[in-house]
Amino acid sequence: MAGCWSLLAALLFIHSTTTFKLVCHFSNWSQYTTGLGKFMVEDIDPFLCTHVVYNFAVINHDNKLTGNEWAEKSIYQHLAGLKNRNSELKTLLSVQERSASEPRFSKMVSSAATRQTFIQSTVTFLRAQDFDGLDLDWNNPGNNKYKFTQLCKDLLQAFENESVGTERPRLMLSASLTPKTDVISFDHYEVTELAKILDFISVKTLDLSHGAVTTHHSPLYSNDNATIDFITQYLLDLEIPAEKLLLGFPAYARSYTLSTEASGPGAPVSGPAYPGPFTQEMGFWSHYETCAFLQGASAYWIDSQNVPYAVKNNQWVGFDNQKSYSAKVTYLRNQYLGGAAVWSLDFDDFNGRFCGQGYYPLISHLKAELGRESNNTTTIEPENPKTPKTTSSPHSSISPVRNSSSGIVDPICINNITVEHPDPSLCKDKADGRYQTKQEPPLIYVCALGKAYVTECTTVHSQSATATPGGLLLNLFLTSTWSVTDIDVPGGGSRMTVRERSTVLG
Ligand SMILES: *[C@@H]1O[C@H](CO)[C@@H](O)[C@H](O)[C@H]1NC(C)=O
Ligand SMILES: *[C@@H]1O[C@H](CO)[C@@H](O)[C@H](O)[C@H]1NC(C)=O
Ligand SMILES: *[C@@H]1O[C@H](CO)[C@@H](O)[C@H](O)[C@H]1NC(C)=O
Ligand SMILES: *[C@@H]1O[C@H](CO)[C@@H](O)[C@H](O)[C@H]1NC(C)=O
Ligand SMILES: *[C@@H]1O[C@H](CO)[C@@H](O)[C@H](O)[C@H]1NC(C)=O
Ligand SMILES: *[C@@H]1O[C@H](CO)[C@@H](O)[C@H](O)[C@H]1NC(C)=O
Ligand SMILES: CC(=O)N[C@H]1CO[C@H](CO)[C@@H](O)[C@@H]1O
Repeated sequence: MAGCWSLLAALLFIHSTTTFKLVCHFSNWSQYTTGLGKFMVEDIDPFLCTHVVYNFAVINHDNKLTGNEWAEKSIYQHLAGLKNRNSELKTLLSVQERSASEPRFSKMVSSAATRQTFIQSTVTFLRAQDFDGLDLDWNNPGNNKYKFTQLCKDLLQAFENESVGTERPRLMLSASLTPKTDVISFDHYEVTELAKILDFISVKTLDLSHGAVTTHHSPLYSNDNATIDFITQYLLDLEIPAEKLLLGFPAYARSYTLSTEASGPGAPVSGPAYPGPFTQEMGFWSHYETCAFLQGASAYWIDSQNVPYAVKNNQWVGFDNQKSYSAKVTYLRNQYLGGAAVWSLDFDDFNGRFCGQGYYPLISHLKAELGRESNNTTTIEPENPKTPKTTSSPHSSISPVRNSSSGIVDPICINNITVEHPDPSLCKDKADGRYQTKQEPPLIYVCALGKAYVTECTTVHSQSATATPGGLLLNLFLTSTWSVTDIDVPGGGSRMTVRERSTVLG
């Protein structure tokens, strides 16, 4: 009888270890976005992901883990509340290096004493706020890579000790690792050692290129090494257990301003694209902003890279869609990886207003693909007739354009891309951020890198304010979206830090 039970336990164990993780990051930025782009922790579906990771906590001057905002207490409470609705859900807190000029991680790992200060504060903080684990997101430990490994060892030991002492499940420990992209490598980590300690590793297979020419930032394959395939093989060649690795999925796109008539991959650019109307960062568009852009744009599939791009006027975007997500899931299945890590929840079309594909079109699709029985073939969801078909031409056109009479997407202002304002003096000597003039009606504009950008969002069809969770936000949007001035707008390239890691183990 005892034998039966242990056999059963063994089978259950095998089953649980073959279940994919879907680790979803979300960031503190978007609570400051307005209108339809405003994302709150209440927008998180507790059943969408297996793990939700909040970005970020920071390390303070005393080497302790700390939250950094007045609003965060309520975020923590809501996150803990999600677990009341789905008891399987795990939540982690991510900690990152604050900035290159204030290298808190480096300082903290420097001695056993400072590491212990951090570790003790971490255990206290995570338990007080009801988190299930910690995710370490240190982009580049460099010469401190050995101390980073030691930190992970110390953390694991403390988590195990605490678990025994309190008889609670051990806190999880994960890391999000960023490859070096000049020549792709992970030399700045002891990655093989880390894999022995961590419950899982989220690999940032995104932002792999910042081109002087149009380039997709997260292709499955391509001619150079900046690809998901190269990075995965690199890590597997180090004999890291595949199931510890999670493939990074971007829910945002990288976009460019074209400088010539050429508009394919590899075309010359004059710089990043205009900021998206909500995220307000040049060259970086959330998926919902990309969906807005796709209306009236020409979209193409790059067969050799398994990702799409789209062009409208002089704006070029390399993005992800359900088809590229499917291809990436097929890949991670065939490599027996542990699952997927997404950056981030707030960049997907979380209220379903922009893409015409329901809530969280990318992440819901990712969940469905991961949940499917093991299946080798690249299947493209047959139920969606608008899915692009691959033709013999290298770039087969896709145009999943929705219009308002189909009832899915409204014109709102989403047909407008943000444009540069002709008066350059508007942003003279102004920090990046959102401003308005005193005239009536006020001109609302955003300053980014010294240039002024405007988006006119006044023509909205109220029919889109349906009784969905987004409806309330839309009403807000109708009346006041662009009149908020006294908040910090995330911008100026710092959004780069938004995509982070995540962890946890099933
Ligand atoms: C969000 O987190 C970052 C990194 O910890 C921090 O610098 C920033 O002030 C926080 N708040 C906002 C609004 O971005
Ligand atoms: C282990 O936990 C106990 C309390 O549960 C604590 O007193 C002790 O210092 C811990 N040891 C280590 C190595 O963290
Ligand atoms: C790609 O990686 C291979 C193998 O590590 C290396 O020999 C080659 O130089 C790399 N190519 C580029 C363009 O970095
Ligand atoms: C499924 O994938 C595995 C690993 O890539 C491969 O060895 C096997 O041949 C595939 N099976 C089918 C039916 O394609
Ligand atoms: C592969 O996936 C398709 C679509 O979900 C499914 O219909 C089919 O049964 C699967 N095949 C196998 C062998 O699992
Ligand atoms: C919008 O969609 C409807 C129904 O799908 C279609 O009949 C109509 O021609 C479309 N209008 C435009 C402008 O594309
Ligand atoms: C500035 C701008 O392009 N405004 C346009 C935004 O979209 C609406 C409806 O699609 C147009 O009427 C505006 O001209």
